[in-house]
Amino acid sequence: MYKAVGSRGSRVSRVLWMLEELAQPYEFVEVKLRSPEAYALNPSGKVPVLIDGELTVTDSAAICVYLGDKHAEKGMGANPGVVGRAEMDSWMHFAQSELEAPLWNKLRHRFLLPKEIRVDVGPAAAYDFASELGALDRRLGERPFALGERFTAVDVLLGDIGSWARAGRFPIDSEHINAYFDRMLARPARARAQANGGSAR
Ligand SMILES: N[C@@H](CCC(=O)N[C@@H](CS)C(=O)NCC(=O)O)C(=O)O
Repeated sequence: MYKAVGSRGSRVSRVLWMLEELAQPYEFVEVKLRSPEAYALNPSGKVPVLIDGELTVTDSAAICVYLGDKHAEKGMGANPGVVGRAEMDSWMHFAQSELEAPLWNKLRHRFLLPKEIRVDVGPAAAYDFASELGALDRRLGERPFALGERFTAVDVLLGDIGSWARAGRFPIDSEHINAYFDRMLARPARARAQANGGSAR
């Protein structure tokens, strides 16, 4: 059985969501950020971490891709071949390095960094997020899901980021993006994941 390690309100939400979409049995193991238990599994002391038998995978995007590819028969992984891999990687890196980065930066300055080095990054974060939302809008175009006609690990990551943005009151002005987030966040597997520990931030 998979072990999904994380803390409530953390990025473990997307790992639990993936596991629910894939209908895989798992145990949610709660650990605190940067606790000895977290450092024992991840040199950075961060969560989430996925334990699959002897294998330990850190970093939420990598975990989602791993799960999607491992259970390819469920249709949530990359398209075949090196081109499919590039397409998946491009989306996942865009999602985390561009779209999620301003959300994370603001959260760190609000709650995580030592108090003496916190600054108000709110306006800059809102500016960057709005700009990346525009990029998301153009990238998605008219397709229902990031990779086209099927729901994949990319949509889990984007949906989870959308939920984080809404909880953090980042304005989302695009009707198109709001409709996309609404559709992703309404998936029953997400509700099950939330009930099992992946509750919203
Ligand atoms: N790239 C990592 C980031 C992991 C991460 O920063 N996790 C947060 C919780 S969501 C954490 O453990 N933060 C502790 C800290 O930054 O001190 C991922 O996507 O999993």
